Amino acid sequence: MMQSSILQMLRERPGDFVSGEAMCNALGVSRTAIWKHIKDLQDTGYQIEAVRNKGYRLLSAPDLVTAAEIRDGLTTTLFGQSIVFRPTIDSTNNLAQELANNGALEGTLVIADEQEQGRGRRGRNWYSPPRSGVWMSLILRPQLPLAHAPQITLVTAIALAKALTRLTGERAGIKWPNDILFGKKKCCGILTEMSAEFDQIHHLVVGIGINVNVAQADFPKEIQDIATSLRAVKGATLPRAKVVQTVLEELEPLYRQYVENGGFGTLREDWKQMNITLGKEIVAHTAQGTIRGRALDIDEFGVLLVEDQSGEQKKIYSADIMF
Ligand code: BT5
Repeated sequence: MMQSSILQMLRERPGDFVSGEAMCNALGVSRTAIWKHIKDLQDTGYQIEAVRNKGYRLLSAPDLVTAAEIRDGLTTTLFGQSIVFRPTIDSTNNLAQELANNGALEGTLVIADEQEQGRGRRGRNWYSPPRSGVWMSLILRPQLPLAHAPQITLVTAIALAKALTRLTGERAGIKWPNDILFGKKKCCGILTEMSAEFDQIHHLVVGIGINVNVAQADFPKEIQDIATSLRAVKGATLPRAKVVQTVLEELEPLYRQYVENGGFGTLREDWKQMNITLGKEIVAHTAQGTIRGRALDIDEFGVLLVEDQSGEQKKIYSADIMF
């Protein structure tokens, strides 16, 4: 907390010195304490100039997703009030599950610079290279029946499509259920995992992976042609903390609306606006087999309605789809 307050003070005066005394007064701690925090910030890559009788000046900030960076300027009141950052981790979903099992509060965010075993759905891998993406998991505790759990992925997808559109100026679209694409290329995926008791959701972990500054040439061969990054779309790098803030700020009001209304129904129109699935000829691989046809609509539970080749309407609850 102290570090983010110091950063905030430095950033409020770009190019100028902030005196040690002003910091002491504003934060109610000693000069030595301020100095220690400045040292820590320097150790994590901030270039801060210290001049006797003048104070401290921020020269440059690295692209970090530490708690201090994410908190600086974050306007949410629930999401990200508690942030756990790791430089390297197996999967942020794993740590989030563990924290949730130990009582972590709703809105707790786990984020890492790099994942060594980033996961997709059904045991697939999620490529999560160091310092160039947002790999994060949010702990949620909605008081809703078990059957509603998959809808959280859809709610998250709306927020992500909005956030990524805002950040790049290009239209991001939702491919049902958990992909965000620019054109035909995937920039972001969602992995929702849950813990439930009887018919009640205990907690949900919503894992979000966003390729922010990944260079196109750095994607592994298998996904070169199907993956993209915000950087490629925008033609410029973006500060990752800003991406995190934008996503949390889009998601929090939608999540509140979702919980207050007890379901997906009122968000269905928002979803439709951001989707690029409906109207397309699709192939859906479900646990029960493959369905080919036209994606017609999504119902108030988030179920995809498809007209198959014989003209029959099918409900798809869970699948990998292609178009
Ligand atoms: C997903 O699965 O799209 C869910 C991705 C969730 C990742 C986040 S990161 C934070 C949290 N912690 C985790 O361990 N996971 C979550 P799925 O729909 O199954 O898509 C997986 C497929 O996407 C792979 O089989 C690849 O084809 C492709 N893929 C893998 N890495 C990618 C990347 N970085 N960008 C785009 N596509 C990728």
